[in-house]
Amino acid sequence: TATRIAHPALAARRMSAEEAAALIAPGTTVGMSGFTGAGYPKAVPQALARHILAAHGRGEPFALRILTGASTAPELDGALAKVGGIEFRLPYQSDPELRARINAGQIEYMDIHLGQVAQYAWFGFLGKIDTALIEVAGILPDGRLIPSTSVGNNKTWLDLADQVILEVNHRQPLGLDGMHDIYYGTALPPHRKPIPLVHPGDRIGEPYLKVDPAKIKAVVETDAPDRLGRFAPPDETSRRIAGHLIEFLRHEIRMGRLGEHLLPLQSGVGNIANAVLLGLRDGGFNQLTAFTEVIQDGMLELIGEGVIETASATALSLSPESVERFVRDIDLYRRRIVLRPQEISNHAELVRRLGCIAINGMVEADLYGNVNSTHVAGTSIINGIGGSGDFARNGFLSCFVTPSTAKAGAISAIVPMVSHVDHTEHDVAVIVTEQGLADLRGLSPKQRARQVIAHCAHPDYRPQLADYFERALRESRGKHTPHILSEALAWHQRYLDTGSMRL
Ligand code: 0RQ
Repeated sequence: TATRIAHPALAARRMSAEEAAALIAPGTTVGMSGFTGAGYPKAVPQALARHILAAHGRGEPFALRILTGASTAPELDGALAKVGGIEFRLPYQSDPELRARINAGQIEYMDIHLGQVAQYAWFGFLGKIDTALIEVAGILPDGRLIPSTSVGNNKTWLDLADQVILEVNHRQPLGLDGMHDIYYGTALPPHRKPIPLVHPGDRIGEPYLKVDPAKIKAVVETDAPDRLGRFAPPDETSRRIAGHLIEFLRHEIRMGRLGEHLLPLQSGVGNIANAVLLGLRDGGFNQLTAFTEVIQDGMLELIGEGVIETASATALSLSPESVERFVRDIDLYRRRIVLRPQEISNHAELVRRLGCIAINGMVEADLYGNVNSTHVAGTSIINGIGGSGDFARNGFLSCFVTPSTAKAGAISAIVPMVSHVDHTEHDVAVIVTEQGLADLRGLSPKQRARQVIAHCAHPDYRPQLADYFERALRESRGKHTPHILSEALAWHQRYLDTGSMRL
């Protein structure tokens, strides 16, 4: 215990989660740690939920504005959402309880590019940050903080908040010490300077988070693992998606547009992105690098085997099995992984300079290459845009992957018009399904539509799409991006009415 909290004055501020939660007042804004289920506070949010429930029992309103790095876990988003304790939430989330309440219209949710959250806070666009509630792995004698399994927006919350509550989690391995790189060189316009990072592995900051010890009002000790699910093992569909993408990358190498070690990879969240990475290993690639936001199981395996030599991210998002592997070989991983604030891991300037190959999952794409990453049938959010936009717009290559159908074939992932747009046709280079790959680079909208129908659509839906496109070519008033507006979203309406997009 003593060694994790080596600053005497802060050791004296140890208290229970209940006592710490009492420092958070109704109606205030709390910036919390946590990114894709890693490094979130484990105890205080649950204590806070109990306080909120008690207040509601007394007939007193109690809800908070909750800002995080990205998704957290049932102990944070779930616990607070369940008791009606969240009035506003940003950015990315993935908790079922929270999602249900957002979609029921009970919680205001702002979905914002993960790379832009910190600067929005610094610009003053998010209002005052009252409390920072941050999990750390330890506190050094001089009060600097050893970050946990995610960095997220912690630097920004610690800098901007009036008061700070720390959770020191004894379960997080001390071998994390030295894996992080916290860049303190960001400034506000017009005083910004170039960020001096030219290789994914560059260290441009320092390993520790800094905070004025006088602001730290409570230190709560915990001993609990990051609660993470498991990834679906790669199935035939995801293997075929990976296969098409790898064939494409080989083609690009043959054409001289990519070197044999590719360019820094960014890989999104979800099962498909995870499977694609495993496919890269099986495809015989080596000496790869990654400049990404989250390291999932698939990437950890590649890093462990040396297929990926250096990886930059802001968080780990690992299954329990991979956590074991990570802890066992942490000295190796510390040499190969750099964890950074998400404003750096997802920075437009860096993604563009490094030339990332962005590979992200999606919900649906339309004939013209617009991509929906977030909404079912236009109105219900799944998770959020996350960092996919940071990478898709600025990367060297922007690829989106999905099975060609969802819900046992009742939904086509290729539709006439997307029901929600996250990535516009101008930001999308490549669309891949298990059916094939559409290379949209350098094509006009009508040329893109022919590629998407021929290569990505499921055979069950291909004739229906081709029919829509041919009729649109004839009937559309404008022939640049042909549409039959009264029909463009009919597929989604049919799904809502009948449970299937099929005619
Ligand atoms: O739901 O499990 O209830 O059936 O969406 O779908 O096929 O398992 O795919 O796990 O790769 O997730 C876009 C959600 C894909 C993810 C999304 C339903 C489907 C299933 C999951 P069920 P799969 P994945 C950087 C990058 C945005 C953030 C991002 C995501 C569930 O990739 O959140 O890219 N991306 N961040 O049934 C209705 C469709 C559907 C559909 C799939 N067309 N209609 N439902 N589903 N397609 C990392 C971060 O930002 C942190």
